[in-house]
Amino acid sequence: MSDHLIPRPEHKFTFGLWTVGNQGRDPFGHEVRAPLDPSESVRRLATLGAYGVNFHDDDLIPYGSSPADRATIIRRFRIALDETGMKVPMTTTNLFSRPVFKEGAFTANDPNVRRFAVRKAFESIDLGAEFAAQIFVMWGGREGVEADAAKDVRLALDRYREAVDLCCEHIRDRGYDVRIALEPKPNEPRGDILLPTVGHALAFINELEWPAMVGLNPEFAHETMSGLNFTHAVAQTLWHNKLFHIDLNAQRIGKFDQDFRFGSEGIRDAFYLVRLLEDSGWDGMRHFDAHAYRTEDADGVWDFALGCMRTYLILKDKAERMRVDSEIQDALRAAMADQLATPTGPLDAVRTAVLDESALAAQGYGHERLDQLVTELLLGVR
Ligand code: GLT
Ligand code: MN
Ligand code: MN
Repeated sequence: MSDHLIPRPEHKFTFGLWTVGNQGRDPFGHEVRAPLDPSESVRRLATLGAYGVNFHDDDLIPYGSSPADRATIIRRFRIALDETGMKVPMTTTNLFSRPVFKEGAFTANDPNVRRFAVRKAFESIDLGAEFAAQIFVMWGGREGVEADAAKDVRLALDRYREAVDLCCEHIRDRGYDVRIALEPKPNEPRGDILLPTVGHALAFINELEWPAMVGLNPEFAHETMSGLNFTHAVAQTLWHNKLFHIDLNAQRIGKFDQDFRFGSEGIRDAFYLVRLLEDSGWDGMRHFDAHAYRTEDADGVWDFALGCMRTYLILKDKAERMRVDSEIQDALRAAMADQLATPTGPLDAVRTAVLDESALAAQGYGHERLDQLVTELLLGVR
């Protein structure tokens, strides 16, 4: 393997404990892999060159653990982190597995269910702070409804806003250095989930009490499930300065929530995403929220994890080649890609410019040539 394709901590690759720990259960079938000890995940990922791990409260500390068990688990986990140098950049809360959340968590109709959910989030924020995690992800998997008669969405959004504001207040009150990243998803497990896309979530942030504390954790699979262009969604998130974290994986439009190995589907979409992240100077984590195919045994999980990181690095290498490929650069000039940076105004220029509509309409932009050149680069013949 050439050196620059070997994952290293400076590449900032991270995995959720729930990703490599995924046991392959699906709505139709049982687990196919044994549970993985979190410390073992830390050690294996460190050996592969990852930077860190992320977790839900319940991934690390099984729900209902006694305070003594909690302390032992945290001690063992910290030893694994210290021995390997692995970090915990992000944590999150499981507000979707337990039966109490079947009607919703932050947006449940019952105020006591909401209080239970918000308090679980507070405890999870505290746990993240113990590991110096600076990003707290909120994925509202149960914030939705199937029977539309049962929920007034405008009121549900009031309660969603209230819950996020309460979490911000808790963070400020405790003096933590933590920012919140909302993760949109259109459906699964609910028929319809609130804040279904990046666009919905960006608009929601403007209504919060402390909008500067809240940004997004967009996921490749989730925008793709809606048939949207994930790279465009991330570009707009960056444009609003709201990219706080990112979930990388692979997904085909129109399928169930697949969470496949990064780049295993839609390689060209994955390429444009990597190019965007690298060109933008994104200095956050490259987090993989994906899992191994259900066909895999314990070893296959590590093939999966290495594959995610290696594909990212290969695509990063392709993006660099694209930047120095003179034919591609020439085709980009023909497409006037550089001209988009030229402002349209000022007002007077718009009013007085001499514009020949037929000449403008007659221009060709050479996209066929450009796209074929990029395709050939990706296919490895350039
Ligand atoms: C769950 C979901 C993911 C979220 C995780 C964070 S949990 O696996 O499918 O997209 O990022 O809560
Ligand atoms: Mn997902
Ligand atoms: Mn995710």
